[in-house]
Amino acid sequence: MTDTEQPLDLTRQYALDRDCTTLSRHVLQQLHSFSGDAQDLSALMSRIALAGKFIARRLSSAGLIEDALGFTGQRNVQGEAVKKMDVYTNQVFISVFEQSGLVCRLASEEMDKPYYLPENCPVGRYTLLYDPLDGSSNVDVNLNVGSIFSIRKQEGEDLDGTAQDLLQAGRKQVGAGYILYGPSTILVYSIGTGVHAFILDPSLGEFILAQENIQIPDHGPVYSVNEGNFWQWEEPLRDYIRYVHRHEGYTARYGGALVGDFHRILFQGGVFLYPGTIKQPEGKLRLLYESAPMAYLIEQAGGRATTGRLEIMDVIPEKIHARSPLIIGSRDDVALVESFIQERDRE
Ligand code: P6P
Repeated sequence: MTDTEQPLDLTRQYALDRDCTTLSRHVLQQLHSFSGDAQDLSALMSRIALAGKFIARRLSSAGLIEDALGFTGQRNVQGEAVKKMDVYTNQVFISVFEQSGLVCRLASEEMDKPYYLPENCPVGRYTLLYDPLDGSSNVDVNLNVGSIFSIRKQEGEDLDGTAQDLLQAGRKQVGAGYILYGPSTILVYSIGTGVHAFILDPSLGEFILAQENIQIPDHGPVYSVNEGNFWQWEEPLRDYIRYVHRHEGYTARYGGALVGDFHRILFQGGVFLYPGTIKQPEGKLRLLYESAPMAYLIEQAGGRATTGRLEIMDVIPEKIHARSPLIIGSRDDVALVESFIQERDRE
């Protein structure tokens, strides 16, 4: 720079530097490395961000696109009615990883078996587990939805194509996160070095760093649960709800989409619960691509996630689409829920 050229003033320099802290750069910063592995993980996160951009764009105009909303008439492996947006978003995640050399397998809520990308498999040792459109029932009424993802390293050759190596505890995850499609599109992720949030700047077409090393408060006012299931729960969960009804300082918030409810609690503190019921003792949420990635994040943010009797990150699934009860959020609030379970277990 010559004498006559003046450096940008500090404010503008800071703003420029902040806007240049894209997701791919942030991953490399977190890993303190430019190695091949670091570049792969950085590229993988960029592909997830690309999927988020495609989905955000589709959601923002879905009401205007012929045939974008509504049901396909099919049912998925969960037995749930499939929405056209479920199919679209599931395919987006597959498409962004084709010809990438990064991800060999994708396991999705929307697919009975893992989907293989053979062109990637010899070199791509990552597996993406994802719920492409979490809370899709909110789509038709323009309420927030999300995508949840979990990243694992493939172990062994998976020669029989059954991906048995995925049936391991959540502590095997190498990264996890979600994309929240709300008033703004936010990507929250961790690769084991804290929880970080990025906001999509549509004018740049980039996710820009918004907050680093997010820590959940040890306690918060929010309890988030579908009280419509009250009489379906075990007695200790009913005891907990009776407690918060009778004590000051609690507020109920439930949006019907795990990603939005989780995001609120991550920032404000509190607890989200999806307990088992008499009909579904394992609860509704799927372990590998809903509960486990959220548990990975919450532990990185200083919170906890449990089934009520076992840390979510230690649960070993028997099948890809295994479900688990989920109690997740601030340490003190999760511990309070557990205290009611432990009290009943002692009886
Ligand atoms: P319910 C969405 O279908 C989902 O999987 C989660 O995102 C959400 O937390 C839960 O189910 C809502 O379930 O039974 O309260 O409608």
